Amino acid sequence: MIVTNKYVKEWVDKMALLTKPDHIVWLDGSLEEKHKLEEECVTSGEMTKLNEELLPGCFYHRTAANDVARVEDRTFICSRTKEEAGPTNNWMDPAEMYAKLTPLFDGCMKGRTMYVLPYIMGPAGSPLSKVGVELTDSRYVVLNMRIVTRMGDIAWKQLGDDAEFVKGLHAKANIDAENRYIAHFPQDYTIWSINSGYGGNVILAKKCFALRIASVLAKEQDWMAEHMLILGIETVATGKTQYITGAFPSACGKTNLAMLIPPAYAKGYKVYTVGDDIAWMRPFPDGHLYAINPENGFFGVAPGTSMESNPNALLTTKSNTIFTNVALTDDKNVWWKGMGVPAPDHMIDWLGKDWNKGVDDEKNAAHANSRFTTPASQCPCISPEWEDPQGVPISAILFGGRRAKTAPLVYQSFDWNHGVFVGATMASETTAAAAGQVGVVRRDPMAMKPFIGYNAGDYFAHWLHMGTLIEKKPLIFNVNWFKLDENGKFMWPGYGDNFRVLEWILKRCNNEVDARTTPVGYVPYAKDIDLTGLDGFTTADIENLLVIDKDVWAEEIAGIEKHFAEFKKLPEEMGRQLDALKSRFAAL
Ligand code: GTP
Ligand code: SPV
Ligand code: MN
Repeated sequence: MIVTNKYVKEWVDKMALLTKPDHIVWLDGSLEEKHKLEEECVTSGEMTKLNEELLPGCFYHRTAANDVARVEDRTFICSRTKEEAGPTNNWMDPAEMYAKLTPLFDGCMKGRTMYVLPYIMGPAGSPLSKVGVELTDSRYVVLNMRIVTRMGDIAWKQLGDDAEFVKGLHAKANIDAENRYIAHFPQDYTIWSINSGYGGNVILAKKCFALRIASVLAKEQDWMAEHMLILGIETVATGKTQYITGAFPSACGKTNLAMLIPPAYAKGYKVYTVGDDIAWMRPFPDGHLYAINPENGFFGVAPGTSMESNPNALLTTKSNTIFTNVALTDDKNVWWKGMGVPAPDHMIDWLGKDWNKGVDDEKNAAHANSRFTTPASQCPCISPEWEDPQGVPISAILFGGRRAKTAPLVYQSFDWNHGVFVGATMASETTAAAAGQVGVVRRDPMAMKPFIGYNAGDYFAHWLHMGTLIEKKPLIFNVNWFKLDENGKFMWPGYGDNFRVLEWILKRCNNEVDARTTPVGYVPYAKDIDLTGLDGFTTADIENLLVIDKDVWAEEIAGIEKHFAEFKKLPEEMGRQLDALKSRFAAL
């Protein structure tokens, strides 16, 4: 297709003048184009073709050892003022950032090809969908974007002559960690990323656009861009499906929950995946909040994914998938710890070095944040509604994270505003999904700390405001699959058994079960969590998971006070909610 959009042409010309590629390729999204790129990647060594019999259409890629996760300390929100970026973001004046990055981009594509990649976030034709264009010198990025977005001519058609599209510029440059920048310019709908070749830093449609830029648009336009999975639960007897979204920080279980298989006792239910990472939501005239998954594929954590823990994810990756930073076996298969198959005697690890059984550690074969990029349409439990342009109506919103002790297995907020407080005060232990220390508890409001594209105080206010626009508000819950016993073992079996908690949540949505009122919210009676088939798991165990410990919560409240003290623009309602929590504990 010949692109006639003058805004696109002007911008591409300008960026080409800056980066000076030898060639410019306008991508159309065809299969021929895909195969050509794959062949070029194999020839250049960027990717390895995997065993065609075991993994048809699959490829393997390693990123540089210093480039294996999102880099939050190199990620910037360049809004007009520092205050607009708020306390959770790195900020730089836009003019200063452009001035800093321009010399880095200058001529950085010499000897390379610039790909012009148009894409849609959201189903084609949905009122919630948005168009972006990414310019990149990486074929690997192109092939990933092909999976996680709807790309090619379809996007030019959706854009037409419009000026409104998100402009992403990515260059690998020298993968120099010292000069790595992931810069967002919300006022210009622009993202500039340089010196990385890893996932969330370079697949600009995903965290950069669909969360950081989109959150700014959402605030202006009364919708929500959230770091949430979307799942549907069908009650087979009635044929009715109810939808739940869940915000958990990176590597805290979104993909797993989105695809869970209910335990054997729950034959009357089916679970469907709508999305595993991002939800764009807006109130509809029927009073409900509707959600779409803006993505077209999953960029999921590989380690721990097995036929036991997440068969749907594993089955999705059996063809047309790109594996990044996992281990490569001698017969061109992939391997990671927790895949459910024994490690072969010899492999090549994620660093490209020989790995020998009995000599090398299994957990070093694949990187902890190694991933698969895989088409959502291949997921065995993909929802029949996943591409519905209107989206799906949401009955419940979950917040959750990794908390060793404080948070019970599940509790329900008293109402929307209290739920916003629960989300705003969420904390979780850090994971390998972002560069830095792992296992440190940090506040991660709505699992959006690294992704809110503006002042987080205003973001809380936006959540409160959205509550006034949604007539039939989803109920808001907090869940914690990661509580530890005194020996440091997970107290809850998790994975498919999380359905037991979802079932209680659905019953709360349908007014089918009572709950115990506690200072933190409504907590299940132990008898109301179905434990059928959970051998060895006792009522005492579930009671331990549901306990609200006054001393532990006193510490938590101190933590929340410290967290709130960092905000200059905290809505008063958040302070009122904190006071109310304190007085509920005082009244015990
Ligand atoms: P991102 O893709 O980074 O946003 O992560 P995610 O939120 O999709 O997390 P994912 O489902 O990939 O899970 C991350 C890690 O948590 C994996 O190692 C899982 O095996 C583990 N995990 C997921 N669900 C559970 C659970 O219910 N219990 C326990 N103990 N571990 C879980
Ligand atoms: C996350 O870290 O939340 C991811 C991976 O989903 S990335 O796309 O790299 O952000
Ligand atoms: Mn995920």
